[in-house]
Amino acid sequence: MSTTWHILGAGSLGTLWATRLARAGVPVRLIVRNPARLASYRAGQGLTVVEHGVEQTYPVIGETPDSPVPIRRLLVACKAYDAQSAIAQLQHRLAPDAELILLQNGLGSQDAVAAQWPSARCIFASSTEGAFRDGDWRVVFAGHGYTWLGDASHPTPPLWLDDLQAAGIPHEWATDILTRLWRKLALNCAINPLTVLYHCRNGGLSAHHCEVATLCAELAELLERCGQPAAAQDLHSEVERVIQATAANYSSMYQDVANARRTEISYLLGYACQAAARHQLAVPHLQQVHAQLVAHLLARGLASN
Ligand code: NAD
Ligand code: KPL
Repeated sequence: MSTTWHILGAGSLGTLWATRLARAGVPVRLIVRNPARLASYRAGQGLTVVEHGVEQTYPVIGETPDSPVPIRRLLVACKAYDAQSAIAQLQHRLAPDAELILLQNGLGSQDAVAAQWPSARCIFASSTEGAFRDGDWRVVFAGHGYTWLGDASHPTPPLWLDDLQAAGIPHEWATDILTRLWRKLALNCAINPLTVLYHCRNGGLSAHHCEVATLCAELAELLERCGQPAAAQDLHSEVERVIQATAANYSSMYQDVANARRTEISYLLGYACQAAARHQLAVPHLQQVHAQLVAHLLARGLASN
């Protein structure tokens, strides 16, 4: 019997992973916030995934954080700002050698989790899959993509990658996972804040070519300074390529702001500005965009961290 996957967070990615693992017959348990959410979950049939307009529902077992069931493998599918506190609620259940698979975007939350649970094996993930919720306990699989997984302190891939294979979750073991996370962070820093400030789709940034180029130059220098030269390579041309390829899309940060949801700013632009300060690197344009974004969020009553 393979190890149970505990999924922490019944949001978009958590539901997408839980349904695919359950479909493959892999043991899965879903951890929801509290007894009220568990009652709501149990009143339905399970978790539903909608793919190409076709709905499928899986009766994944639900539980609250204070269930007595021990946890050996935990997929952390919360937002970056919730990850540490959500895992802390499970402290009494985590096996000493538990594996934590961290799906959070940006940087900062993964190191905070790893520092708090030094005996756990922390696997970092970077995903280009796209999903959104269209109701409670439902997810729409909107964008097929790939998930890179890696362990910055241990290059050996875990055996459970077979579970992902069986579940049809496209993935690759990446020994350079930090490079991938830094590269994604840089892409997100060059694109997402400007789409919020200019209130435009990604393609709208073609009209702000110079500003994008200036941000990319600062980001590339920052990546070099942070010991990530591979992540800095041809950054500007890739940012331009992504802007063209996703021209019709709204960035994830734009969507968060449009839906009055908290953004992950502290783990993206905030993290980049702090890293620059640590390295005493001047990044005036990144700082200016960060300040403008903070003001924009506060003016809308949204958290600025
Ligand atoms: P989401 O907001 O849809 O889901 C997060 C879930 O975690 C919510 O249901 C929330 O209630 C739950 N949660 C928070 N604290 C909890 C706690 N203490 N106990 C139990 N549940 C708790 O978020 P998402 O879109 O799935 O994103 C998760 C992470 O994945 C983010 O860092 C995001 O940037 C990243 N990501 C998302 C996508 C996507 O398409 N949605 C793609 C790539 C990366
Ligand atoms: O990842 C993205 C996002 O919207 O968060 C892209 C499409 C790369 C834009 O930064």
